[in-house]
Amino acid sequence: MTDPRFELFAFWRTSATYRVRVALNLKGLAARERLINLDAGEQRGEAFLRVNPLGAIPALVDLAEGQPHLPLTQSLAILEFLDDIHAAPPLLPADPHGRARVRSLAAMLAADTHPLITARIKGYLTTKGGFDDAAWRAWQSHWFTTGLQAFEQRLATEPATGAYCHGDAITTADICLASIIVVMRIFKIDVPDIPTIERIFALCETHEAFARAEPGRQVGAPAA
Ligand SMILES: N[C@@H](CCC(=O)N[C@@H](CS)C(=O)NCC(=O)O)C(=O)O
Repeated sequence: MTDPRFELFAFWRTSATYRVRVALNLKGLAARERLINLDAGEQRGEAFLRVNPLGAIPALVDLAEGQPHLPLTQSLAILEFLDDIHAAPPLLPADPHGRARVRSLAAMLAADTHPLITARIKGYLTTKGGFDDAAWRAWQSHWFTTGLQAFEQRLATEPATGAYCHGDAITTADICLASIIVVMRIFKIDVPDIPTIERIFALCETHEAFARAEPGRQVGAPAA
């Protein structure tokens, strides 16, 4: 078997790494994973901070032609990079309005929802912000609910919604949506009144690219 072209700094349950795993799977690309154990704080270790000074995964290294490039960071940038180097299937629609809508939906979750529930925010609030476990859980639940209910409102009212978030093809918006739902499941958080999201996520789950990226199936995941 030939070596994969990419190296992915990853951890089993992370939302942002899941997005990259789904995109790689959709495009039939393979990555060798390097485990960064978030529970052990490895993202803040000197070695990983040289890869990403923000101390966050994923980071993707392109090993093409034996010439390692700088690691790519930020899942949305990585998805667009993968689209640029391997067009099929496209993760963004072809028309400018459609591309802007998909990027806007994706940013609602990847930029305005997910960062609020990351390990670094939890670490700060529980060590310096006076949060106990119950306060953290209420915080998580609040921001998942705020983000997903706003997302639901858009999906339910905007005519461009189809079988998926935008029309009848998988886009970055679906990948971001699924990336939030899979971690909500891990944290056992329910958000009410999101029927369109539930319908679209159920469809995504039937797709092998999403199924193979499921956190519970990754190396390091606890036994079910
Ligand atoms: N906006 C970044 C977010 C990256 C991020 O926050 N990743 C989380 C895992 S999902 C992380 O590494 N957290 C470690 C921490 O917060 O200490 C992206 O989309 O790649």
